[in-house]
Amino acid sequence: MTAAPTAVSSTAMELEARWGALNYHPLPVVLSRGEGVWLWDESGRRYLDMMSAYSAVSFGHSHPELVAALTRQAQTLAVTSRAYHTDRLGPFLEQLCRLTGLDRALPMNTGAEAVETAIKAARKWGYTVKGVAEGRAQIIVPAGNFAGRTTTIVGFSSEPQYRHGFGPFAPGFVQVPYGDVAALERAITPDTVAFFVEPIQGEAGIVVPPEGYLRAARELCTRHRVLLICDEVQTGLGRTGRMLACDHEGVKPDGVTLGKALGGGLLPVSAFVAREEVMSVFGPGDHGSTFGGNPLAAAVGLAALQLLERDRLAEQADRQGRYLRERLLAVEHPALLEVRGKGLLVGVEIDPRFASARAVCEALMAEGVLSKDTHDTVVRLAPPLVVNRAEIDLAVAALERALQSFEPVDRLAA
Ligand code: IF1
Repeated sequence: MTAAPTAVSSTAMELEARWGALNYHPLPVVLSRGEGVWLWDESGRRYLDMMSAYSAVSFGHSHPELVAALTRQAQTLAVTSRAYHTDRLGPFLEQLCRLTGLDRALPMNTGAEAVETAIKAARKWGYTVKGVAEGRAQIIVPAGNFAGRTTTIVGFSSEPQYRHGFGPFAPGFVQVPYGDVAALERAITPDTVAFFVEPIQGEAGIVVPPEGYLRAARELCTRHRVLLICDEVQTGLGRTGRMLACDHEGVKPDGVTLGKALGGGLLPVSAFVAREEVMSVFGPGDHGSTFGGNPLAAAVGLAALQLLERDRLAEQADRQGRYLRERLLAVEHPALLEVRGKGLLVGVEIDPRFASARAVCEALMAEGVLSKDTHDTVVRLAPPLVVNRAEIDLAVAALERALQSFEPVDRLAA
């Protein structure tokens, strides 16, 4: 392979800018190849991927065994719809239930669809099992949540930009501060059917709630007969150093949403997995998806789950995550205010007097490391779970060099 001239890059960016909806503001790099923790742009320049497509690429880019599973299945049987059984779906669902300790799984495609499935299940459970009057079900969500982009989901977001211009929104959601057990208890009413929560808030800036929060939420939910549903689309499948982030507190939810890494970094594959009592609200025709659980997705999803277990990637994330945070904490630069997270889901808080998180990500890119800012001040570091220590050292050294280029700006004096 010879490197393409850089002019090609600008053409690719111009085409996106000319023909695409402008709902993203990507870093100015045109990627054309990936392998493991590495990405290459069109000119052949190599970057360390410290973002993993928002945790979707936990196994690294184009993992050979996952690509083999994908290729084999694509050549055999790819899409059938759920109008028929297939030989691939059952084994995938079994493995999903075994790894989460739950009873039944409902496969969808994107994270947002898994979340919509959880909302439907919780409401119907409320009406048919708990006895809530029709149309009155309430779901409690924390402020700062992020669960996708559908109209129902952005309707319960606390982020003005995600909502503005997209209403009217579905009623039936009640917001409480994240990490506040007393506020959760006050918000529960006889019409409350579920508390829907991320064990660590990703988009909000890798926000880790106080120790014991989920355990307390579990107790409250059990006492008031409210479902605890955890959104593990981002935190699940080893990302935080445990199979589920709930496992850090020994909490068993009534349902979980999974996505991102479930597709092995190759396909959109998601699922809602729940206890029998919850999932049994669905009968034939109540819910579905043309592509959900298709043989291709099921084969790749099963291979991804098997790989996760066989290669002990949750333990790997735990170990390498500790090392990453330790190394970040050793960085002596006044712009680095805080290092948060668990496992390989890490947020670095940047002092805005030095630089925006976006500017730091651009400087990191110049140093050959790809990351992504969130909320102006947080640089997200979430490499593939297969990252090694030398690669972590490289990322931290790049961050140190990137920070050197920023001088403090005293906004009051300016
Ligand atoms: C975008 C952030 C990550 C999620 C949780 C459900 C979904 C997501 C906890 C929906 C999706 C994404 C989508 C992506 C940006 C992104 C994100 F920057 F917003 F914060 F991952 F950290 N639950 N998260 O984080 O899954 O429907 O997208 O498959 O650009 O919207 P989806």
